[in-house]
Amino acid sequence: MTERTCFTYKGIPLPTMGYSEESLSYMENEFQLLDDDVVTVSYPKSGTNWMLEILGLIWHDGDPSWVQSVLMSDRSPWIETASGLNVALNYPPPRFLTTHLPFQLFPKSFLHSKCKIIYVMRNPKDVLVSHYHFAKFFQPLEEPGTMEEFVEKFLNGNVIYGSWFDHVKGWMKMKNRPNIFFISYEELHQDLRGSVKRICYFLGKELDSHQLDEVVKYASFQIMKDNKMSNFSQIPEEYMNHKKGKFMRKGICGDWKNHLTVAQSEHFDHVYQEKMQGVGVTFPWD
Ligand code: PPS
Repeated sequence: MTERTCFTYKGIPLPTMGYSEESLSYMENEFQLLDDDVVTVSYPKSGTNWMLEILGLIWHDGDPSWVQSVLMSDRSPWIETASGLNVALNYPPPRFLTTHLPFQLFPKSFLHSKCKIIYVMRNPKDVLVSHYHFAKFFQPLEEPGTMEEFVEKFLNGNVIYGSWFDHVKGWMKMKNRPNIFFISYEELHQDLRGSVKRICYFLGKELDSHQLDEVVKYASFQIMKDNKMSNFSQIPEEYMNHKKGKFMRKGICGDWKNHLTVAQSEHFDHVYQEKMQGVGVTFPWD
């Protein structure tokens, strides 16, 4: 049985499994971002893999063959993991990279690079609920405990990648840079076609109407949940107990209403208002 433990790197809790101080330090200080890299950045459970599927489809003009034949982890490696770093270092450009790193641990080379960053955000209450379920069957994560306990852990940032509030606020500081594009899970849900068009514009990629339709079709929850290259079904049992749950769980907005009590939700709102004061951005869930 695998260890469900975390270690702290520069104040950020990370799973012991798959991560090392050496690769994190290399990532932060030595890894070179290239001008034609496209990096998807998000706090965990915000819709990262959805964005990765969308990007893969856009890049191939709506043709699903690439996303349906190459594993997500090879298409868009998680650069802060030891194995993902290895894939990234051997990836012929243009590279699609992925990370959940908070801004302060992101490669410093970013400051001199024209690489494109897509930051995906999601209602933190839905992030919490998605993480809570995922932690039950994803072995590298610590057991979530009861929902009551997990709400406290989440609000205090005692979860992998630390505080949601710090993550979002840290990356928001970069919002005036032309090479960062912010988009939310909620916007993808509300208008996937319109969102794909905006992403294409940011990437400088032109798709015709049929190609856009194909991206929307193959990035849908229904099709993606059956794509073995994207639905985590190929992840070894050592990492994931497939009998206990599915990565492609519900894929909806507002599921928190089915899991948080009124008191938990009010407590969350109270902390949220306190921590997000002065951010000066209105999010779709506000
Ligand atoms: S991870 O493990 O941090 O990389 O997870 P992440 O990919 O960020 O987020 C997982 C949630 O995204 C949902 N998902 C989708 N929703 C809608 N449409 C599509 N195509 C899609 N693909 C993934 C996934 O179901 C997780 O949300 P929950 O709420 O748990 O269902």
